[in-house]
Amino acid sequence: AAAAGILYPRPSESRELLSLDGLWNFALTNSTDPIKGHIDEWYSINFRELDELDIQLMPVPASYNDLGTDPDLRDHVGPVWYQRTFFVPKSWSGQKVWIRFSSVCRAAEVWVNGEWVVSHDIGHLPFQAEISSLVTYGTENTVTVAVDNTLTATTVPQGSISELVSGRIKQSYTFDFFNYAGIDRPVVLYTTPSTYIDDVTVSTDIDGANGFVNYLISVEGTDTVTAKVSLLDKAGNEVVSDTVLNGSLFVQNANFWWPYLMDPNPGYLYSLQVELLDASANLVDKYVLPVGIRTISWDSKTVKVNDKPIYLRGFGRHEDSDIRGKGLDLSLIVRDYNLIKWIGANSYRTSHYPYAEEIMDLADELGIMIIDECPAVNTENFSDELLENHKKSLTELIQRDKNRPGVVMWSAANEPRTQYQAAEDYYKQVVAHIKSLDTSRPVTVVNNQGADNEHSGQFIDVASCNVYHGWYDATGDIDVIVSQVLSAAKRWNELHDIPVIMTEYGADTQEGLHILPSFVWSEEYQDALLSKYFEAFDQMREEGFFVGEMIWNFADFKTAQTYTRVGGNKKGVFTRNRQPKASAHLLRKRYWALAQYL
Ligand code: GCB
Repeated sequence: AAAAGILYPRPSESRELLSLDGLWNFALTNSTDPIKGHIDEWYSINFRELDELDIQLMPVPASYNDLGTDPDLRDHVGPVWYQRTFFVPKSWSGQKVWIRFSSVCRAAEVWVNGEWVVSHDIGHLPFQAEISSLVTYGTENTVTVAVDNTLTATTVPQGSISELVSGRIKQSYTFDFFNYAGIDRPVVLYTTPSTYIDDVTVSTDIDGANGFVNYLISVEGTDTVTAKVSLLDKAGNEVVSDTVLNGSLFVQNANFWWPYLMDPNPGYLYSLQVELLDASANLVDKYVLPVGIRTISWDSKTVKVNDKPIYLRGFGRHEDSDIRGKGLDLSLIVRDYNLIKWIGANSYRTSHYPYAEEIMDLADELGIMIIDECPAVNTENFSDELLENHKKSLTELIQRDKNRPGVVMWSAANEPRTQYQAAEDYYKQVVAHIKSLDTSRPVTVVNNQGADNEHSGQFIDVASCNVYHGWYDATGDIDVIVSQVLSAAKRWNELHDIPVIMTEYGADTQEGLHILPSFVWSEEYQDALLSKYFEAFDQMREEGFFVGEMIWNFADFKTAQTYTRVGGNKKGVFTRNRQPKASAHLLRKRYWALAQYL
């Protein structure tokens, strides 16, 4: 059986939606006694009645770490508990009622009215459960969520726990972004009828000026229904329709989905309107999915959208900001979207985990091409259990994002330890798993190893490399950059006969630090270093196998505490509060100039 659908919840004539965002009650466990909440059955206790729980108010969506003043909250390891009450409208009785979490970081267990509902063991990806029989209608209900941020050798991503001499439990991890935790994205209740649209899968094709939207509707429930599937243009006019659940819509003179600046009207989205009807043609269920008509193809030297070679000019990014951590913030994502437009980028990688659906929506709509990365970062100590969890994260990622026109590539991992022989079979299986779920997009593994010193390159369609010449090696020696970048990137193409993207390069830069001649950490040094990389990229573009550059990073971001980081990673071309460094102006000149070649 196919995986259950996880459609983005949208209200319609047949579906209602209520947000559970807001201030929840929140309790910490003590890291040395992590199971106390479970033993004492906090899920069946009203938090407000218990002094010993030391209840705080906690916003949802938000990471909890940076909201307090005490390191016990920021550096907490193990379960924390969230609880709130909610009303289910009387009118919802007889409908299916669902609770959906867009992301809980990292492991979640959910109870409603004291009854266990669902658990989910990965961050950054949505999950849902039907709770129709657990809720009471027209009266108050309670939802309790235990959220555990613990990372181990078999979680995705991995980490390890130790006990310090002081007795404190400490979480360590090798990746370089703060391990934010909490209910990071919206929580909603929504309804469907008892027979409903569980999933919609689309793929698109083009033939000259015409397009095809191939679709598959999966219906759950026992009522006999027929379908009406219509494609609407941007203005809401019906273009074409059909009455089968598994069909193909022919779109004459289609508006294709084009990447930003490759067309005067990039990111064109149609709406696929799916309606289920009963025997008397009454509406049973309706769901509307945005659809972009485009193709992706690739060979040993190019990646193409709609048969035109693309050149990615973009970023590695993070979901990260002051106070809210990884919590979804619509103001922040619109600011980021406007900065991306301003700088003339056409792409980014969702380093190092799947981003919020609302962020992905903006990308689809603007024509931003996404390298969609699962939460596997710095994978090591390869084991069967890790492999299963890693595959599961990809299954859920592809289930969520399969219909998005903006997703042009899957990233199986960032900087896995592919220098070890054990990585060979592991990545063979990971890539085969992705291919078993989607063959319409190329697969990459983002590597920081040299092509000759690693074991995943033979399985992938596009090489992605992270290099830090002039920063982690040859610090201050920008004159060695061009030749080193050329030889590292070319080798990937020679050895595996695949296109190459530079997915990371950059320099930590303290905003406002000016030193001439350029010196590490100054704005002058970041500009000087980037300019050398640009020289190398331009040479490789001429040679024809080099298909993109993504600077590390869009904005400064928080990391764990270490002496190499001053308040976090400062490789952003924007500051953490989204103002430009000198490098943003330099990059803007370049990205707009590159856009002219299209
Ligand atoms: C990398 C990692 C990225 C780090 C970056 C750095 O290679 O992929 O997560 O933030 O280097 O700045 O060290």
